[in-house]
Amino acid sequence: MTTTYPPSDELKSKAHVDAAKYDEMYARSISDPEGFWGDVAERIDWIKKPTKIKNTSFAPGNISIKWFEDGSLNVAANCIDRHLATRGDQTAIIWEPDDPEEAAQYITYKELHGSVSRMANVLKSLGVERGDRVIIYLPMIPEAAYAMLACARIGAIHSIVFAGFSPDALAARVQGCDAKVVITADEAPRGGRKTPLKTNADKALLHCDEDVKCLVVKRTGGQTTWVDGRDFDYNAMAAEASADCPPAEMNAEDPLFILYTSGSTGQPKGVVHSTGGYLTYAALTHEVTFDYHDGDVYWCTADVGWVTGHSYIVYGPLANGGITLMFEGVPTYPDASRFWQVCEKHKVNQFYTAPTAIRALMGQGEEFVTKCDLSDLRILGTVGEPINPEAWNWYNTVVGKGKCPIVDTWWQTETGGHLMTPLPGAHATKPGAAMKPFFGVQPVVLEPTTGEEIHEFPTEGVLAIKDSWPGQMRTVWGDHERFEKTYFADYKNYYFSGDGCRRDADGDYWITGRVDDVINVSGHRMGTAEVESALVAHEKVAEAAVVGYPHDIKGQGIYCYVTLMNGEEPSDDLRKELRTWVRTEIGPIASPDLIQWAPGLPKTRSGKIMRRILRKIAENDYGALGDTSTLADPSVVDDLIENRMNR
Ligand code: 6R9
Repeated sequence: MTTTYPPSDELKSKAHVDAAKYDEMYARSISDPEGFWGDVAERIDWIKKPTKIKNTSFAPGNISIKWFEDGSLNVAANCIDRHLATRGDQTAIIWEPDDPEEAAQYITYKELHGSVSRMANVLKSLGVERGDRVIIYLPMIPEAAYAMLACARIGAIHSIVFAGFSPDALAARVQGCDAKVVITADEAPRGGRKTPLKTNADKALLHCDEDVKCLVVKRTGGQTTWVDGRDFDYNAMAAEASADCPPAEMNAEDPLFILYTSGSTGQPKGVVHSTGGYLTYAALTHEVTFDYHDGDVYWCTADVGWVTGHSYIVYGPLANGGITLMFEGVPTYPDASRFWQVCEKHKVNQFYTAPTAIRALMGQGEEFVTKCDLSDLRILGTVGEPINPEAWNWYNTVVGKGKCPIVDTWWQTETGGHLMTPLPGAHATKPGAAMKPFFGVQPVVLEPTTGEEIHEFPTEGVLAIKDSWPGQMRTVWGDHERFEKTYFADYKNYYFSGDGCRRDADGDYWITGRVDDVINVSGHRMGTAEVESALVAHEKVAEAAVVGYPHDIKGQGIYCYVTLMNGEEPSDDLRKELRTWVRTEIGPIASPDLIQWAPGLPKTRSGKIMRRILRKIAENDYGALGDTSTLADPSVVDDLIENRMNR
């Protein structure tokens, strides 16, 4: 039996949304989306107020998504300027550095306005114009937020590349969106170690067009090489730049940013988000899901390199005039108490993190938590992957002392904001359940092979969404066909999430994980195809197949089956070499956990690799392999089982 935890009476009475209000608002959001979202859009400062609210189609051959299409606005003005009169001296961003000995920074809205305007003028002086792309490759420092908002201010489109990605991955993204400028820093301190970001950028830029400029922020003062005419010193230029930069008037449907994310096939795709719909959705979800009230100190531990950092560190909280904490470090540095020390130090009210971090900290013991004063915590959140009930219970009792509802927010890079989550004052929570759809979201469970909608419950199937919501991605950068193919081709007239789900007897939703070849490693999405293509790029590798397997801390680990070129000898040294190789090709997050030498891979007669079988072996569940008779050579399976790595 699943235990359910109803909202406290206090939350029911004080939260923005209680059960009755949720029911009423949800019903209206579905029956009258125009009226509902038209009203929600009032929270945005429009330059020209939209009159056309929703114009969307999931019809095959005509996938088109437009919200607020005749409205205009500026995102930076919404996140900064409009707050100046009422809260200019209020903190907008609390910045907590990697090293706890280094001073935290408290950046007011007024200061944010100055810094963003200066950065915007610096970008302009480098020739960046409306519609141009700017790559941001920065540590978790305030300048990352300045850079995002500076782009938004002048109508440039930013694309953030996670600072843990390799030079190759960076180069692919610079070229993929044809960026004019790369913003980076000398070094990125994290967990007491420093990543040489500028050196990485130098390597990446060797593979890019010659006229790509590099704007370098000083973080550590570490030595970097300098290419005159290409490299520019941000700190020197910002000191000279004017703090006045009028915000550009943008159409609601102009792209705000591109964010590359992994899919089941091919290279990462550039997910494009809009200006008006995205901001409206990020702002509303931030306020309602976290029950954010004026003056609350809110902390999302994500990195701005992921969508969570976009919507729930920068755009949502700042659009709401909130106080958002930005953390440069990691949960375990200097020790496993760091998260909780930061909560105590800054009196954090809402705390939002990933299950993988919770699992890692859970293993370190309770003292790291209990020695800190967490009495200001009100709401806890999780995101990124399914949370196992043990981790949920630990989070609830040890961190939340049984008093803080846990919002388990299910969403994706593609969705811009939360699609399913319990709301703190409205819904009960269940350990591991994403519970209820957000306003305007119509989840459906489909029978995987027929695509028929299953209406009854309890049931299980693939998760799709019936109609558009304002935060939905608009297209894949430069490849609308890929957008249609990836999300709308398998199941006609629905947005297909790629996730499986269960709807329980109460009608509540549980996400069961990806049903495609995307794996989720420590909450980071990775296409197995990407890791495979990195492996086969190595001269000694003939063929590779990659699957996920259950991993205690990471959720899923990366299991690689590798067939070597004729004449190559397997060895532990070669294993190490391949691991390093993949790290260099993609980044440390893609580092293989297990590499099994496979003399052959299980293939159908038409040459398709039977991943189902490889997954079962990797899961050490080879008793249930199913039918192997269609394999071209069934004997390869015995060898794979015999030499399996995960025992
Ligand atoms: C926001 C984000 C998306 C994939 C998604 C799903 C998994 C995210 C989840 C969850 C279960 C949750 N996922 N949140 N699974 N419960 N609360 O993580 O975006 O990096 O694009 O990943 O992550 O599988 O499809 P993204």
